[in-house]
Amino acid sequence: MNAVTARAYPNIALVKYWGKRDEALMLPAAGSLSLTLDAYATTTSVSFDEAEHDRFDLNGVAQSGESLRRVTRFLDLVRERAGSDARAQVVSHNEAPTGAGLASSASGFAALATAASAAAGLPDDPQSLSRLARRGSGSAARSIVSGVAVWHAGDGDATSFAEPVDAPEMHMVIVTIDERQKKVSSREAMRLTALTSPFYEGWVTSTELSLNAMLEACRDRDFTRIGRITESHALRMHAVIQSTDPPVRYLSPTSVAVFDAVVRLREQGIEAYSTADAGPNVAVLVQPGDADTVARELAEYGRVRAVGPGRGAHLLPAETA
Ligand code: 2P0
Repeated sequence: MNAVTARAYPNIALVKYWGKRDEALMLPAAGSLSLTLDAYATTTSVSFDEAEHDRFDLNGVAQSGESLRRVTRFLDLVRERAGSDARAQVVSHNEAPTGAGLASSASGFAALATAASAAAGLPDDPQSLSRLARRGSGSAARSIVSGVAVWHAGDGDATSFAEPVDAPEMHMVIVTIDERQKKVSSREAMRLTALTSPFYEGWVTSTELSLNAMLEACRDRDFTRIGRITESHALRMHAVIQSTDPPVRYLSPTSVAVFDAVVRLREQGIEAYSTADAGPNVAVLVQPGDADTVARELAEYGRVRAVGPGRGAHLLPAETA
């Protein structure tokens, strides 16, 4: 059967997802909000065939073990919905350093959900794709959407999906400090946080408040307020992660130095706000006109790249596969 190819980009959350209320259905403890980027694409082709097993090739390397099992578990959901037992060949190319906190699982499962749905003849509306992508990796629900997306916590599978949010145009300067695979996966650290942090309940409640404030700030097109919520919310996430037993710490001394440098930029009148995911790399939220200046100012801390808002997951024409 012909391969169907889809492309998706990672997203960086301004209001973070950190904790699940249902692991089987991948329902988050609270809603979140993100910016899909126009860099670090994942391009994935899926074709179903008569083979005995699924095959998954990532950046030219045939995958086995947990990496392949995770794709097979996801394809099982696609097969169940399509009433099929055909196995698949999945060929994926990821431009981001895998596992370094640049959300490669978000672009990965958004691209896989989009390509596999098309290959299996499943519904291709954004809500269905977002709900399906969520089952592969929570944050992938948001990479279905272009630009700024809110992922609703929902009250069950049918209502937990991401959709677009009207917001001012924002860019990010990504400061890559370390590309190595992180030692504790987000999934594992999230579970540990819910189980062991004495601050977890406060984290979930405050995330709901931050999300409401963020949606209001987006509606008002108030970049300053969006930025302030982004930075304080990111620091709260890292605080709750550091409060686990055993403790997990994703930020490195260089990450903290970037947060400090961004505070100094604000003191000089440049509006920039830091955030970081489950790794040491820092993403700095800026208005489009400040991206180049901020990138130059932060170049001493790591590799810098200015990125803009990107497209949600989409199919590519057959000939580019
Ligand atoms: C986020 N992160 O909102 C947060 C902030 C990392 C830090 O979503 O278990 O790979 O597959 O649902 O989506 C990373 O977690 O976890 C993440 P699973 P996922 O972007």
